[in-house]
Amino acid sequence: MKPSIDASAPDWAALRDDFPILGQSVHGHPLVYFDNGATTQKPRVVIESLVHYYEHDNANVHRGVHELSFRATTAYEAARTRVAEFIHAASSDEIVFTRGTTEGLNLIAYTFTSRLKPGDAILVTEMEHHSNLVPWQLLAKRTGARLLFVPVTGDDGLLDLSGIEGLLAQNVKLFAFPQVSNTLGTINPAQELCARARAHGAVSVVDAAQSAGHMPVDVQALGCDFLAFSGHKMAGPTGIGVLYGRLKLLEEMDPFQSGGDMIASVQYDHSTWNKVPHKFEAGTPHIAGAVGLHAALDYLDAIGRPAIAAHDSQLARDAYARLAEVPGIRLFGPSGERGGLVCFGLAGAHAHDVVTFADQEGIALRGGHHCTQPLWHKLGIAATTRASFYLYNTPAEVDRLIGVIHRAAKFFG
Ligand code: 7TS
Repeated sequence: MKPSIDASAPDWAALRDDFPILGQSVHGHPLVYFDNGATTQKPRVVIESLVHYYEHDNANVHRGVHELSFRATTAYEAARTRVAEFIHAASSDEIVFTRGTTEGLNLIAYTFTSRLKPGDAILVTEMEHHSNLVPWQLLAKRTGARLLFVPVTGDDGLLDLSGIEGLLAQNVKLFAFPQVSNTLGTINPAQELCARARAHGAVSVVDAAQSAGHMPVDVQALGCDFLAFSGHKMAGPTGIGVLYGRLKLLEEMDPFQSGGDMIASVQYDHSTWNKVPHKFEAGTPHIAGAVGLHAALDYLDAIGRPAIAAHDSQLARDAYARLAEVPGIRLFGPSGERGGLVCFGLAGAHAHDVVTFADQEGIALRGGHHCTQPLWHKLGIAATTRASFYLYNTPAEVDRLIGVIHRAAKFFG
Protein backbone atom coordinates (compact mmCIF):
# COMPACT_ATOMS: atom_id res chain seq x y z
CA MET A 1 0.00 0.00 0.00
CA LYS A 2 3.01 2.30 -0.48
CA PRO A 3 2.90 5.33 -2.77
CA SER A 4 5.32 5.17 -5.66
CA ILE A 5 7.65 7.77 -4.14
CA ASP A 6 10.28 8.05 -1.50
CA ALA A 7 8.57 9.40 1.61
CA SER A 8 11.75 11.06 2.86
CA ALA A 9 11.64 13.47 -0.10
CA PRO A 10 8.20 13.44 -1.68
CA ASP A 11 8.26 13.97 -5.42
CA TRP A 12 4.84 15.52 -5.66
CA ALA A 13 4.67 15.44 -9.43
CA ALA A 14 5.58 11.72 -9.49
CA LEU A 15 2.75 11.00 -7.06
CA ARG A 16 0.31 11.86 -9.81
CA ASP A 17 1.06 8.50 -11.42
CA ASP A 18 -0.62 6.82 -8.46
CA PHE A 19 -3.93 8.40 -9.50
CA PRO A 20 -5.21 6.87 -12.74
CA ILE A 21 -7.95 9.50 -13.20
CA LEU A 22 -5.46 12.37 -13.43
CA GLY A 23 -3.92 11.18 -16.70
CA GLN A 24 -6.85 12.32 -18.85
CA SER A 25 -7.53 15.38 -20.94
CA VAL A 26 -10.66 17.47 -20.50
CA HIS A 27 -11.82 19.67 -23.39
CA GLY A 28 -8.47 19.04 -25.04
CA HIS A 29 -6.35 20.08 -22.04
CA PRO A 30 -4.60 17.97 -19.40
CA LEU A 31 -6.99 17.78 -16.44
CA VAL A 32 -6.25 20.01 -13.46
CA TYR A 33 -8.36 18.80 -10.57
CA PHE A 34 -8.86 21.63 -8.06
CA ASP A 35 -12.12 20.43 -6.51
CA ASN A 36 -10.60 18.49 -3.66
CA GLY A 37 -12.65 20.25 -1.01
CA ALA A 38 -15.68 18.49 -2.50
CA THR A 39 -14.01 15.12 -2.95
CA THR A 40 -10.49 13.90 -3.63
CA GLN A 41 -9.27 11.43 -6.23
CA LYS A 42 -8.29 7.87 -5.30
CA PRO A 43 -4.87 6.29 -5.71
CA ARG A 44 -4.57 2.93 -7.42
CA VAL A 45 -3.90 1.15 -4.09
CA VAL A 46 -7.31 2.24 -2.82
CA ILE A 47 -9.09 1.21 -6.03
CA GLU A 48 -7.27 -2.14 -5.99
CA SER A 49 -8.15 -2.75 -2.34
CA LEU A 50 -11.84 -2.49 -3.26
CA VAL A 51 -11.45 -4.84 -6.22
CA HIS A 52 -9.47 -7.32 -4.10
CA TYR A 53 -12.07 -7.25 -1.35
CA TYR A 54 -14.95 -7.92 -3.73
CA GLU A 55 -13.03 -10.54 -5.71
CA HIS A 56 -11.75 -12.51 -2.72
CA ASP A 57 -13.27 -11.73 0.68
CA ASN A 58 -16.78 -10.34 0.26
CA ALA A 59 -19.29 -11.54 2.88
CA ASN A 60 -21.33 -9.92 5.63
CA VAL A 61 -19.61 -9.06 8.89
CA HIS A 62 -20.13 -10.09 12.51
CA ARG A 63 -22.80 -12.68 11.68
CA GLY A 64 -21.25 -15.63 9.92
CA VAL A 65 -18.76 -18.25 11.05
CA HIS A 66 -17.68 -19.26 7.57
CA GLU A 67 -14.27 -18.36 6.19
CA LEU A 68 -15.32 -15.43 4.00
CA SER A 69 -17.38 -13.87 6.78
CA PHE A 70 -14.40 -14.24 9.07
CA ARG A 71 -12.17 -12.49 6.52
CA ALA A 72 -14.65 -9.69 5.91
CA THR A 73 -15.08 -9.15 9.66
CA THR A 74 -11.33 -9.20 10.20
CA ALA A 75 -10.78 -6.65 7.42
CA TYR A 76 -13.58 -4.41 8.68
CA GLU A 77 -12.30 -4.43 12.26
CA ALA A 78 -8.69 -4.01 11.12
CA ALA A 79 -9.84 -0.82 9.38
CA ARG A 80 -11.35 0.38 12.65
CA THR A 81 -8.08 -0.27 14.48
CA ARG A 82 -6.19 1.56 11.73
CA VAL A 83 -8.49 4.59 12.01
CA ALA A 84 -7.98 4.65 15.79
CA GLU A 85 -4.23 4.68 15.22
CA PHE A 86 -4.51 7.34 12.48
CA ILE A 87 -6.22 9.84 14.81
CA HIS A 88 -4.58 8.53 17.98
CA ALA A 89 -7.80 7.45 19.71
CA ALA A 90 -7.33 5.69 23.03
CA SER A 91 -9.33 2.69 21.81
CA SER A 92 -10.79 1.35 18.57
CA ASP A 93 -14.12 1.15 20.46
CA GLU A 94 -14.21 4.94 20.06
CA ILE A 95 -14.39 4.63 16.26
CA VAL A 96 -17.88 4.51 14.76
CA PHE A 97 -18.09 3.95 11.02
CA THR A 98 -20.59 6.25 9.31
CA ARG A 99 -21.43 7.27 5.75
CA GLY A 100 -19.42 10.45 6.20
CA THR A 101 -19.06 13.65 8.19
CA THR A 102 -22.72 14.56 7.71
CA GLU A 103 -23.97 11.32 9.18
CA GLY A 104 -21.54 11.52 12.11
CA LEU A 105 -22.75 15.00 13.02
CA ASN A 106 -26.39 13.94 12.64
CA LEU A 107 -25.73 10.97 14.91
CA ILE A 108 -24.60 13.28 17.70
CA ALA A 109 -27.42 15.77 17.12
CA TYR A 110 -30.04 13.01 17.12
CA THR A 111 -28.82 11.31 20.29
CA PHE A 112 -28.37 14.62 22.12
CA THR A 113 -32.13 15.20 21.90
CA SER A 114 -32.47 13.51 25.29
CA ARG A 115 -29.58 15.48 26.79
CA LEU A 116 -30.67 19.09 26.12
CA LYS A 117 -33.56 21.14 27.48
CA PRO A 118 -34.96 24.68 27.19
CA GLY A 119 -32.46 27.17 28.60
CA ASP A 120 -29.48 25.19 27.29
CA ALA A 121 -27.46 26.45 24.34
CA ILE A 122 -25.56 24.99 21.40
CA LEU A 123 -22.57 27.02 20.19
CA VAL A 124 -21.31 26.89 16.59
CA THR A 125 -19.41 29.37 14.41
CA GLU A 126 -20.47 31.63 11.54
CA MET A 127 -18.25 29.64 9.16
CA GLU A 128 -20.04 26.30 9.42
CA HIS A 129 -20.68 24.01 6.49
CA HIS A 130 -24.43 23.34 6.43
CA SER A 131 -23.67 19.82 7.73
CA ASN A 132 -22.39 21.33 10.96
CA LEU A 133 -25.24 23.83 11.24
CA VAL A 134 -28.56 22.34 10.15
CA PRO A 135 -28.38 19.29 12.48
CA TRP A 136 -27.89 21.71 15.42
CA GLN A 137 -30.76 23.93 14.20
CA LEU A 138 -33.01 20.86 14.28
CA LEU A 139 -31.65 19.77 17.68
CA ALA A 140 -32.38 23.26 19.02
CA LYS A 141 -35.90 23.07 17.63
CA ARG A 142 -36.53 19.64 19.16
CA THR A 143 -35.21 20.56 22.59
CA GLY A 144 -35.91 24.27 23.00
CA ALA A 145 -32.17 24.98 23.30
CA ARG A 146 -30.78 28.19 21.77
CA LEU A 147 -28.24 28.31 18.95
CA LEU A 148 -25.34 30.74 19.48
CA PHE A 149 -22.58 31.76 17.06
CA VAL A 150 -18.91 32.63 17.34
CA PRO A 151 -18.56 35.53 14.85
CA VAL A 152 -16.24 35.59 11.84
CA THR A 153 -14.15 38.76 11.63
CA GLY A 154 -14.77 39.53 7.92
CA ASP A 155 -13.13 38.68 4.59
CA ASP A 156 -9.96 37.60 6.42
CA GLY A 157 -12.06 34.75 7.79
CA LEU A 158 -10.82 34.36 11.33
CA LEU A 159 -12.94 33.49 14.34
CA ASP A 160 -13.47 36.47 16.62
CA LEU A 161 -12.74 34.84 19.95
CA SER A 162 -12.95 38.05 21.99
CA GLY A 163 -16.42 37.20 23.28
CA ILE A 164 -16.17 33.44 23.45
CA GLU A 165 -16.09 33.17 27.24
CA GLY A 166 -19.32 35.16 27.43
CA LEU A 167 -20.89 32.88 24.83
CA LEU A 168 -19.80 29.67 26.55
CA ALA A 169 -21.09 30.99 29.86
CA GLN A 170 -24.64 31.06 28.42
CA ASN A 171 -25.29 27.47 29.47
CA VAL A 172 -23.63 26.01 26.38
CA LYS A 173 -23.84 22.22 26.43
CA LEU A 174 -22.23 21.54 23.07
CA PHE A 175 -19.71 23.50 20.98
CA ALA A 176 -19.26 22.41 17.35
CA PHE A 177 -16.77 23.99 14.94
CA PRO A 178 -14.68 23.14 11.87
CA GLN A 179 -10.99 22.44 12.28
CA VAL A 180 -10.49 23.89 8.79
CA SER A 181 -13.14 25.98 7.01
CA ASN A 182 -14.16 24.60 3.62
CA THR A 183 -14.58 28.09 2.15
CA LEU A 184 -12.29 30.43 4.07
CA GLY A 185 -9.44 27.96 4.47
CA THR A 186 -9.06 29.14 8.06
CA ILE A 187 -7.30 26.72 10.39
CA ASN A 188 -9.06 27.19 13.72
CA PRO A 189 -7.27 26.75 17.06
CA ALA A 190 -9.08 23.46 17.73
CA GLN A 191 -7.12 22.49 20.81
CA GLU A 192 -7.82 25.83 22.48
CA LEU A 193 -11.51 25.72 21.52
CA CYS A 194 -11.91 22.20 22.96
CA ALA A 195 -10.21 23.28 26.20
CA ARG A 196 -12.49 26.30 26.50
CA ALA A 197 -15.56 24.09 25.92
CA ARG A 198 -14.38 21.61 28.54
CA ALA A 199 -13.79 24.38 31.09
CA HIS A 200 -17.48 25.27 30.75
CA GLY A 201 -18.66 21.66 30.92
CA ALA A 202 -19.63 21.69 27.24
CA VAL A 203 -19.06 18.78 24.88
CA SER A 204 -16.78 19.64 21.93
CA VAL A 205 -17.49 18.49 18.36
CA VAL A 206 -14.76 18.93 15.76
CA ASP A 207 -15.80 18.88 12.10
CA ALA A 208 -12.63 17.44 10.58
CA ALA A 209 -13.99 17.01 7.04
CA GLN A 210 -11.35 19.38 5.61
CA SER A 211 -8.53 18.52 8.00
CA ALA A 212 -8.34 14.75 8.59
CA GLY A 213 -6.78 13.99 5.21
CA HIS A 214 -4.63 17.10 5.09
CA MET A 215 -2.82 17.41 8.41
CA PRO A 216 -1.97 15.33 11.47
CA VAL A 217 -5.05 14.94 13.67
CA ASP A 218 -4.63 13.63 17.22
CA VAL A 219 -7.90 13.44 19.14
CA GLN A 220 -6.16 13.05 22.49
CA ALA A 221 -3.92 16.05 21.92
CA LEU A 222 -6.94 18.06 20.70
CA GLY A 223 -8.88 17.03 23.79
CA CYS A 224 -12.11 16.79 21.77
CA ASP A 225 -15.17 14.77 22.71
CA PHE A 226 -16.24 14.08 19.12
CA LEU A 227 -14.54 14.39 15.75
CA ALA A 228 -16.14 13.57 12.40
CA PHE A 229 -14.67 13.12 8.94
CA SER A 230 -15.30 11.59 5.50
CA GLY A 231 -13.21 8.97 3.72
CA HIS A 232 -13.85 10.44 0.28
CA LYS A 233 -12.13 13.73 1.15
CA MET A 234 -8.91 11.91 2.03
CA ALA A 235 -8.19 9.61 -0.93
CA GLY A 236 -10.67 7.00 0.31
CA PRO A 237 -13.98 5.76 -1.12
CA THR A 238 -17.29 7.58 -0.96
CA GLY A 239 -19.91 6.34 1.49
CA ILE A 240 -17.54 5.68 4.41
CA GLY A 241 -16.73 8.07 7.22
CA VAL A 242 -15.77 8.12 10.85
CA LEU A 243 -17.21 9.49 14.03
CA TYR A 244 -14.74 9.46 16.88
CA GLY A 245 -16.39 9.75 20.29
CA ARG A 246 -14.98 9.61 23.78
CA LEU A 247 -15.83 6.13 25.07
CA LYS A 248 -17.72 7.22 28.16
CA LEU A 249 -19.92 9.55 26.12
CA LEU A 250 -20.64 6.93 23.47
CA GLU A 251 -21.58 4.47 26.20
CA GLU A 252 -23.99 6.96 27.79
CA MET A 253 -25.65 7.92 24.50
CA ASP A 254 -28.82 6.46 23.06
CA PRO A 255 -28.57 4.56 19.77
CA PHE A 256 -28.98 6.43 16.50
CA GLN A 257 -30.40 4.11 13.85
CA SER A 258 -31.74 0.74 14.96
CA GLY A 259 -31.91 -2.72 13.44
CA GLY A 260 -29.48 -5.58 12.96
CA ASP A 261 -26.04 -5.68 14.58
CA MET A 262 -26.67 -2.81 17.03
CA ILE A 263 -28.58 -5.02 19.50
CA ALA A 264 -27.50 -7.38 22.29
CA SER A 265 -30.89 -9.09 22.57
CA VAL A 266 -34.34 -8.51 21.13
CA GLN A 267 -37.71 -9.48 22.61
CA TYR A 268 -41.04 -8.71 20.96
CA ASP A 269 -41.58 -5.72 23.23
CA HIS A 270 -38.07 -4.42 23.97
CA SER A 271 -34.39 -4.74 23.12
CA THR A 272 -30.99 -4.18 24.67
CA TRP A 273 -28.02 -2.64 22.89
CA ASN A 274 -24.76 -4.05 21.64
CA LYS A 275 -21.60 -2.59 23.10
CA VAL A 276 -19.96 0.51 21.67
CA PRO A 277 -19.20 1.10 18.79
CA HIS A 278 -21.56 -1.55 17.34
CA LYS A 279 -24.49 0.12 19.13
CA PHE A 280 -24.17 2.89 16.51
CA GLU A 281 -23.74 0.70 13.43
CA ALA A 282 -27.18 -0.66 12.57
CA GLY A 283 -27.49 -2.85 9.50
CA THR A 284 -24.84 -4.03 7.07
CA PRO A 285 -22.07 -1.45 7.05
CA HIS A 286 -19.96 -0.28 4.09
CA ILE A 287 -17.40 -3.06 4.54
CA ALA A 288 -15.60 -2.43 1.26
CA GLY A 289 -15.54 1.27 2.11
CA ALA A 290 -13.77 0.56 5.39
CA VAL A 291 -11.24 -1.61 3.55
CA GLY A 292 -10.65 1.18 1.04
CA LEU A 293 -10.33 3.75 3.80
CA HIS A 294 -7.71 1.56 5.48
CA ALA A 295 -5.71 1.55 2.23
CA ALA A 296 -6.09 5.34 1.96
CA LEU A 297 -4.79 5.93 5.50
CA ASP A 298 -1.75 3.75 4.78
CA TYR A 299 -1.18 5.70 1.59
CA LEU A 300 -1.37 9.10 3.31
CA ASP A 301 0.89 8.06 6.16
CA ALA A 302 3.47 6.65 3.76
CA ILE A 303 3.77 10.16 2.31
CA GLY A 304 3.47 11.83 5.71
CA ARG A 305 0.69 14.12 6.84
CA PRO A 306 3.01 16.98 7.91
CA ALA A 307 4.44 16.97 4.37
CA ILE A 308 0.95 16.91 2.84
CA ALA A 309 -0.15 19.81 5.07
CA ALA A 310 2.89 21.88 4.09
CA HIS A 311 2.43 21.08 0.40
CA ASP A 312 -1.30 21.90 0.23
CA SER A 313 -0.90 25.05 2.28
CA GLN A 314 2.02 26.26 0.14
CA LEU A 315 -0.04 25.88 -3.04
CA ALA A 316 -2.95 27.75 -1.42
CA ARG A 317 -0.76 30.60 -0.16
CA ASP A 318 0.92 30.95 -3.56
CA ALA A 319 -2.45 30.92 -5.31
CA TYR A 320 -3.82 33.49 -2.85
CA ALA A 321 -0.85 35.84 -3.30
CA ARG A 322 -0.93 35.62 -7.11
CA LEU A 323 -4.71 35.82 -7.41
CA ALA A 324 -4.56 39.04 -5.40
CA GLU A 325 -3.02 40.67 -8.52
CA VAL A 326 -6.05 39.86 -10.69
CA PRO A 327 -8.10 43.02 -11.42
CA GLY A 328 -11.53 42.99 -9.73
CA ILE A 329 -10.84 40.02 -7.47
CA ARG A 330 -12.05 39.70 -3.89
CA LEU A 331 -10.28 37.02 -1.86
CA PHE A 332 -11.56 35.34 1.25
CA GLY A 333 -9.82 33.81 4.23
CA PRO A 334 -6.49 34.50 5.93
CA SER A 335 -3.65 35.86 3.80
CA GLY A 336 -1.10 33.96 5.91
CA GLU A 337 -1.34 30.42 7.23
CA ARG A 338 -4.28 28.60 5.71
CA GLY A 339 -5.56 25.19 4.69
CA GLY A 340 -5.26 24.03 1.10
CA LEU A 341 -7.96 26.06 -0.62
CA VAL A 342 -8.77 29.54 -1.88
CA CYS A 343 -12.20 31.14 -2.43
CA PHE A 344 -12.70 34.31 -4.43
CA GLY A 345 -15.22 36.50 -6.19
CA LEU A 346 -14.55 38.17 -9.53
CA ALA A 347 -16.25 41.51 -10.24
CA GLY A 348 -18.75 41.26 -13.08
CA ALA A 349 -18.68 37.47 -13.29
CA HIS A 350 -20.89 34.92 -11.62
CA ALA A 351 -18.94 32.10 -9.97
CA HIS A 352 -20.59 29.53 -12.23
CA ASP A 353 -19.43 31.44 -15.31
CA VAL A 354 -15.87 31.48 -13.96
CA VAL A 355 -16.04 27.74 -13.31
CA THR A 356 -17.38 27.10 -16.83
CA PHE A 357 -14.65 29.31 -18.29
CA ALA A 358 -11.96 27.35 -16.42
CA ASP A 359 -13.56 24.02 -17.31
CA GLN A 360 -13.08 24.86 -21.00
CA GLU A 361 -9.34 24.77 -20.25
CA GLY A 362 -9.60 21.47 -18.36
CA ILE A 363 -9.46 23.04 -14.89
CA ALA A 364 -11.99 21.73 -12.37
CA LEU A 365 -13.05 24.44 -9.89
CA ARG A 366 -16.22 24.75 -7.84
CA GLY A 367 -18.59 27.71 -7.82
CA GLY A 368 -21.56 28.49 -5.62
CA HIS A 369 -22.20 28.82 -1.91
CA HIS A 370 -20.20 25.68 -1.04
CA CYS A 371 -22.72 24.90 1.71
CA THR A 372 -21.77 27.97 3.78
CA GLN A 373 -24.71 30.12 2.69
CA PRO A 374 -25.12 32.13 5.92
CA LEU A 375 -21.42 33.08 5.83
CA TRP A 376 -21.68 34.49 2.30
CA HIS A 377 -24.84 36.29 3.29
CA LYS A 378 -22.94 37.91 6.15
CA LEU A 379 -20.04 38.84 3.85
CA GLY A 380 -22.44 40.19 1.22
CA ILE A 381 -21.66 37.91 -1.72
CA ALA A 382 -23.97 35.22 -3.11
CA ALA A 383 -21.46 32.88 -4.68
CA THR A 384 -17.71 32.42 -4.92
CA THR A 385 -15.26 30.35 -6.93
CA ARG A 386 -13.07 27.88 -5.07
CA ALA A 387 -9.82 26.14 -5.93
CA SER A 388 -8.97 23.41 -3.43
CA PHE A 389 -5.71 21.49 -3.49
CA TYR A 390 -4.38 18.07 -2.60
CA LEU A 391 -1.17 16.13 -2.62
CA TYR A 392 -1.16 15.45 -6.38
CA ASN A 393 -1.49 19.11 -7.36
CA THR A 394 1.58 20.98 -8.56
CA PRO A 395 2.85 24.58 -8.83
CA ALA A 396 2.58 24.24 -12.62
CA GLU A 397 -1.15 23.62 -12.18
CA VAL A 398 -1.41 26.73 -10.02
CA ASP A 399 0.26 28.61 -12.91
CA ARG A 400 -2.55 27.43 -15.17
CA LEU A 401 -5.13 28.55 -12.61
CA ILE A 402 -3.62 32.03 -12.41
CA GLY A 403 -3.55 32.25 -16.19
CA VAL A 404 -7.18 31.26 -16.65
CA ILE A 405 -8.45 33.61 -13.90
CA HIS A 406 -6.59 36.53 -15.51
CA ARG A 407 -8.24 35.62 -18.82
CA ALA A 408 -11.64 35.30 -17.11
CA ALA A 409 -11.21 38.72 -15.48
CA LYS A 410 -10.49 40.24 -18.89
CA PHE A 411 -13.35 38.38 -20.56
CA PHE A 412 -16.01 39.23 -17.97
CA GLY A 413 -14.57 42.49 -16.65
N1 7TS B 1 -18.04 19.74 6.95
C1 7TS B 1 -17.20 20.38 6.15
C2 7TS B 1 -16.27 21.42 6.71
C3 7TS B 1 -17.20 20.09 4.78
O1 7TS B 1 -16.35 20.74 3.98
C4 7TS B 1 -18.09 19.11 4.27
C5 7TS B 1 -18.20 18.83 2.80
C6 7TS B 1 -18.91 18.44 5.17
C7 7TS B 1 -18.87 18.79 6.50
C8 7TS B 1 -19.82 17.35 4.74
O2 7TS B 1 -19.08 16.23 4.31
P1 7TS B 1 -19.81 14.99 3.64
O3 7TS B 1 -18.70 14.11 3.21
O4 7TS B 1 -20.67 14.37 4.68
O5 7TS B 1 -20.61 15.53 2.49
N2 7TS B 1 -17.76 19.89 1.98
C9 7TS B 1 -17.98 20.02 0.66
C10 7TS B 1 -17.50 21.13 -0.05
O6 7TS B 1 -16.83 22.02 0.45
N3 7TS B 1 -17.86 21.02 -1.34
O7 7TS B 1 -18.57 19.89 -1.48
C11 7TS B 1 -18.65 19.27 -0.24
